[in-house]
Amino acid sequence: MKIENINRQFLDGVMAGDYPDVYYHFGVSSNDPVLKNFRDVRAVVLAGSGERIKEFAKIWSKKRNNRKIYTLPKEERFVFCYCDGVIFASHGMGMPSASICVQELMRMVYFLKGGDPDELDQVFWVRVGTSGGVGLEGGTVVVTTEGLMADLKPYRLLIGEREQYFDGRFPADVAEAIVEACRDSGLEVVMGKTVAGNEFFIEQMRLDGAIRLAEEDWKYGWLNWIHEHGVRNIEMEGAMLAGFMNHWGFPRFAMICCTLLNRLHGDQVTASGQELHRYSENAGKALFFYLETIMPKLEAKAPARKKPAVKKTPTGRGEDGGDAEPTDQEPADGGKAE
Ligand code: R2B
Ligand code: URA
Repeated sequence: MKIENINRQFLDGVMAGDYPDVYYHFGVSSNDPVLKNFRDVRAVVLAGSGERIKEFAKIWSKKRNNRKIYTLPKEERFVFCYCDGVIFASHGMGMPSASICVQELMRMVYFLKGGDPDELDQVFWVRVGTSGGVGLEGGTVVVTTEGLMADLKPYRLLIGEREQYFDGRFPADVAEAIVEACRDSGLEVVMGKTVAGNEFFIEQMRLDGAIRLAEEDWKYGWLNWIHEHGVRNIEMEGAMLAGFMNHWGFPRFAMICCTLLNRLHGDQVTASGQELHRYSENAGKALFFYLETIMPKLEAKAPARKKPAVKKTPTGRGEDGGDAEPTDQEPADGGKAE
């Protein structure tokens, strides 16, 4: 971690218990007892839609012996779920929305890890999303190597009249490990740079928006230019995500996006509902292939025991008052998916 870039002026007081940190858009504060349940977080999975987040949490729970899914009641802005070491959170569309989600989660994770840099280094962050392919057909999974804006410069924000640039690079070892985890999966997975548009139409050089500020030659000139520079897809959050992760020095983060269309062939997303579902499932599959390689292995379920030789009392109960029939072992926390 780059300790010097962490906002200790504010966070030290939170850690000392002088005041709570209010994660306003998630509707929870650092002094809420529910947070104790999230301390083992090792991965933060982000996606645009709340529905998708709930699906991911259910899939993860199923893979993890039906461990309990915790949710937060406020879902007006972002949906939040926690299950077995993973925070799943939606970020909405675009960098203004997603940047709020990411900053509040960075503070929350800092709190959960007691501000310990070694613990923070272990947390893996990933956005799983959709995108427009540049020279790639729908359904391809792109693992991002660098997030850039439409002019191929990194993410930047205005601090008054000053421009603040952020580092948009994604850690190469993590991107390579994701591709490796998908190697025998049958998924089409490529690595490449990703442009994050601040807007879906104008900044992604679409000609089908309500407002049209470019023509065909400019559009294809731009698409070919970014393709020549190694860009393989266009979405709306990656440059910010990498910028904020690098600012605090998180060493492990990634972005996995499926393509919904090839932007060299058009602007409108015309794939059928079924196709779109399949495309977006591809990115989810890639996520879980990788997640399973980095999360602690599940303890093997205890084999079903033979009927124990319990002497039955006249009530039909074992002598300890419990059921004489053997039951499958419950998950350690006794949790059940919601
Ligand atoms: C991908 O899809 C959304 C726009 O349709 C946006 O959030 C993104 O990055
Ligand atoms: N999401 C985007 O931001 N752009 C696309 O073209 C498709 C999905």
